[in-house]
Amino acid sequence: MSTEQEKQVSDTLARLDAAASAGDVEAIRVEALGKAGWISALMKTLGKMTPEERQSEGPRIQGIRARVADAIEAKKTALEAAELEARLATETLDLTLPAPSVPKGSVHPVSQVMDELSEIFADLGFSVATGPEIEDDWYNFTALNMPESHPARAMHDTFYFGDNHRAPNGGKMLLRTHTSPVQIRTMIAEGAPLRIIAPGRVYRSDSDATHTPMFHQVEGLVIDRDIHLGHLKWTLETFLKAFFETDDIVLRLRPSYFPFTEPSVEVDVGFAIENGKRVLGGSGDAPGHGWMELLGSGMVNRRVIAFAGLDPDEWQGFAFGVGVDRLAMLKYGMDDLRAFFDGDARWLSHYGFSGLDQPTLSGGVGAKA
Ligand code: 2U9
Repeated sequence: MSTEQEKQVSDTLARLDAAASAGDVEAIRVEALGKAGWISALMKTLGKMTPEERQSEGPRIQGIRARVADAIEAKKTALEAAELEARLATETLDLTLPAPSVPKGSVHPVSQVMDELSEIFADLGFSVATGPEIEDDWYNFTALNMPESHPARAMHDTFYFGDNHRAPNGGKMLLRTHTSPVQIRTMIAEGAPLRIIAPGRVYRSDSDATHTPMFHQVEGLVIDRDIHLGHLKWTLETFLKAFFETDDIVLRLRPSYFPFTEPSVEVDVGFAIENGKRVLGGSGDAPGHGWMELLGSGMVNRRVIAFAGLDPDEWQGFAFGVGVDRLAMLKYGMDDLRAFFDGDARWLSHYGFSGLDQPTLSGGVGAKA
């Protein structure tokens, strides 16, 4: 090998040795093995040689090329390994550090109360039924014994869809004004006997300090043979005792009127005043006590049972309805309904519940928050 070529090889190897980055290595590779590189130029000289010269020069030049190419590959591999080492060194985790703080969500009191209600009624053998919030007037009104001309329809302050949105049966579409259409749908789909609760959102065009256009209800329905008002009263008493976590619940049933129940009863609970606040318990007739209206209920109207495709001579039932927002306010002490729907994070952190605190009958349905 000419001393000049030898110097070029040792010079290239020394520079490779000193290269600190992949970029440096690439520059050296281009200088030596690139199209215009000095080794490529050496290779080209082979073409002009005699076959004899080529026989001795060929292997020699190939040897130079191989030495340099191998050194480049080796340096590349070494640099990549060093780079990986350095990255791993910076990516160590200190497992002794405290866990980072994460934004905390909370369970809305309405969701909490709905879970509590489901738990209590599941224990009494009820299942939870759901259905659409956009309904037609047959399921929301007609099947509940409220024909087109019925004054109760006007009383419901219904949100109707425009005439271009019609049900397949030609009926008007609306936002359900109560969860009762869920019970109609379930009776039609499943028949009797039946024990269900239907919790969910309902809508009425009404807005003031005690009414919001969307609110929450839970309704219950039992259909079986020989059902009477005694079953209704026991069920409501058992439910309210479990929900308010006290045996001191006194109910007063007052005659009332709903188109879907006959007879209909409004249910009041006795309360006392303590520190200016109403506390449930005792007879409302006792001195210093009063009655508070809490639920509506009654025996399911024969016409409603027939609308749902069952024979009212064979099947009877009772039903009830209660506002979930109202139940939450009574149990957890909020006094402004509108705050329920403001989405104020401070209100939620005060009145919300931990997602880890699931209500169970065995652990107590009341939340600990
Ligand atoms: C079917 C048959 C009967 C459900 C009932 C009430 C009485 C009632 C109100 C309570 C407060 C609505 O949220 S509220 O304003 N509800 O008074 N609801 S009986 O009766 C039914 C439901 C479905 C098939």
